[in-house]
Amino acid sequence: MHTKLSLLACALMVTPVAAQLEISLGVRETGAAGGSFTAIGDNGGFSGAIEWVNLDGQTLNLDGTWQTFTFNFATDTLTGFTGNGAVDGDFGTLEHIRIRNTGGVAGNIALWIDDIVNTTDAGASTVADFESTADGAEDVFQEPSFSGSTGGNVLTGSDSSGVTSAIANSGSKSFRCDWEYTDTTDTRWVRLTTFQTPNTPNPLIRFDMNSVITIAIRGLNCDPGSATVSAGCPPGLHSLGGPVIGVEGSPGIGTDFNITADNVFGSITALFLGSEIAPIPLSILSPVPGASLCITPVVLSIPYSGSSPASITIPLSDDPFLCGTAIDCQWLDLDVTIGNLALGSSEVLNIVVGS
Ligand SMILES: [Ca+2]
Ligand SMILES: [Ca+2]
Repeated sequence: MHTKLSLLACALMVTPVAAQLEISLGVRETGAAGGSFTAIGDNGGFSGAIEWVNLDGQTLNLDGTWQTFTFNFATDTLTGFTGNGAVDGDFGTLEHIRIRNTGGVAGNIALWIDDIVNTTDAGASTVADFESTADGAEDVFQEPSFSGSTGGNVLTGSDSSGVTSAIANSGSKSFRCDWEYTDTTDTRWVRLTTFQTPNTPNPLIRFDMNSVITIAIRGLNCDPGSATVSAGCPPGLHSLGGPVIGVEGSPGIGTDFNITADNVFGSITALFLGSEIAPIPLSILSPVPGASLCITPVVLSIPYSGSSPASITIPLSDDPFLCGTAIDCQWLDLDVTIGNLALGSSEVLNIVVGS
């Protein structure tokens, strides 16, 4: 399935190499004035100057793969943001991830963050893995437009943020945020801040003890995926009232999503994928009122046998070339109480693969 969708996408579009952003870390010296350290990941407050670690020194390719970013306090270059270009104190907070548009990226950016770990001579401590946070809630990070210092770099109304169960680097959850830069100027950046976030705000990290921060980040330059029922193909429902098409999840690159059918007999059942057309009545074959075929050419038909509701999983690879691929689908299901070719037909689902 995924191979065929990938081939379809390659046939339909020519896309240049993946877009890029530069990633760096902003840390706040909350311990410089003698504050107390409790534990890595605890709320460290928001008092103190901010330094950048390895400013604009690491590249994130927006290709749908997870990439690990490593910041080493003992060896990385430090640059002052509001500070003096040197780390003061033995500990502080992870104040922000700086995301600079060095690649001149236009359009929606979808970013996932997972597995923030602070490793020191004492071992590795997880700052956040997002596993116990409810979907949709902000954890560690505020939304991209939150910080007043870079809010003007984010297109008004373009941003969103929250934990998701759709994709993860480890476990089953990660933090996702979306935004568009105001324009493609390569100095625009986002200060993705931890300032007073509802969950895991201002997380404490060590600066001493050979401290290293690692963060897994995944990105795509792609609008969110969508799956909507078309108004152009009225259903022809059989004696069980089916098939009724539905969807679970969103068709996002690198994720699985399910196309479902309620009220099916599950004896001779198939999902047809291709392009939507005006309904072709099946009345010459099927006594089911209103039954029609609305997909042609059919690039793929997937049989289903089993109980109701039916569900077929569509796995989408982490290939950015899939972005924007459109495909339509429809269920046909045999009414076994009538037999012969008594096919019921569902409405059509219009799918656009996205982030
Ligand atoms: Ca300093
Ligand atoms: Ca996770």
